[in-house]
Amino acid sequence: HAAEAQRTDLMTITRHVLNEQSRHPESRGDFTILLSHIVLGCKFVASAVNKAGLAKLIGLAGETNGEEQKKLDVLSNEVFVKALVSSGRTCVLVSEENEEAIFVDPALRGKYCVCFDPLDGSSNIDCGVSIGTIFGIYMIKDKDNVTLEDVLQPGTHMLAAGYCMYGSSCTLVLSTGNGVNGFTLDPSLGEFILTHPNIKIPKKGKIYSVNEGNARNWDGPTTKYVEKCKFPQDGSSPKSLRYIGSMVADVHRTLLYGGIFLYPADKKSPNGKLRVLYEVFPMSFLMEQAGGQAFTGKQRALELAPTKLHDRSPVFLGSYHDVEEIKALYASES
Ligand code: AHM
Ligand code: MG
Repeated sequence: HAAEAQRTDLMTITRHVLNEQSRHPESRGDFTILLSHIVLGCKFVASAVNKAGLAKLIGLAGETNGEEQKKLDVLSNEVFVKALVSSGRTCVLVSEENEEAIFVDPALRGKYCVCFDPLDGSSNIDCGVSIGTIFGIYMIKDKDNVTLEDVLQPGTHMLAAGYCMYGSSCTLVLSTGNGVNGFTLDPSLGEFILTHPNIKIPKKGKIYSVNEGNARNWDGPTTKYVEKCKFPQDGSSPKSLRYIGSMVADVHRTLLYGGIFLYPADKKSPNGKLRVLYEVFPMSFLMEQAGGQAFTGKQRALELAPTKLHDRSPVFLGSYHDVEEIKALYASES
């Protein structure tokens, strides 16, 4: 009966968010409208990613009338910026692709700030491996007097966060601060349908995920932790290593299967690689909402206070118990 209901009573992402909002009688549907514009961006990128390989093969890419085909990441950024601005619900945008914050024209301003990476995992674009979009959403106090300070808020102030993974299927994972839900794009309907309700990350995992090519530059606790994953001293089995090099794909697997994802600091990159506002914060928010943890090596990741738009931070996120172990190693170091 449940399966039959699923086929005929479709829980689209819009219906889901409207349901969630009905618990807030004061809400006027602004968030639902904002989200539907984000969803439009995700559908566009999903379709562009799917065509990208083929476009190359049949000569659609490259020179056309002397004008070079836009790179997928640049194109995706334009689509998201335009979709967010035209929603009429945003006042400031931060994109990985734009050096400066984008302040929306006063006539089109709404109360939300969106920080996003339109197409993350650039090294995987040209070989057809999973890539994704990441976003975090804040509310701005006074949309008519918005400044850069309003954008540099700690992650604990985030209202909602999510990512969309362009993989073997297109999956959008979202939290509005009340758990985590996953939606899969049904290409025949053009709708995201709830397929992963109330995602909870396993308390303990069997997988670690890190770029081990950087190992010679790691600090003591990271080195010790990864050594423990491979040569556990407590009689447990070693963990498996999985590393795609697309944060969205590596975090998605971590969320569903459990385990830990690490992008630590190293001697060459003392703040790691990943960006606070649109990579570390949204993923940390989702992890906590799913019952996991996110740690920087010094503190709870969401409590970071960024000072610049494109600040970076080391991050260790995943299953509660696994992050507890790395926290203990950092604590014993200091
Ligand atoms: P990008 O913004 O250039 O795509 O870099 C971000 C990506 C993340 O998706 C991924 O977790 C990380 O870079 C992988 O980095 P590395 O290649 O150093 O392992
Ligand atoms: Mg990125």
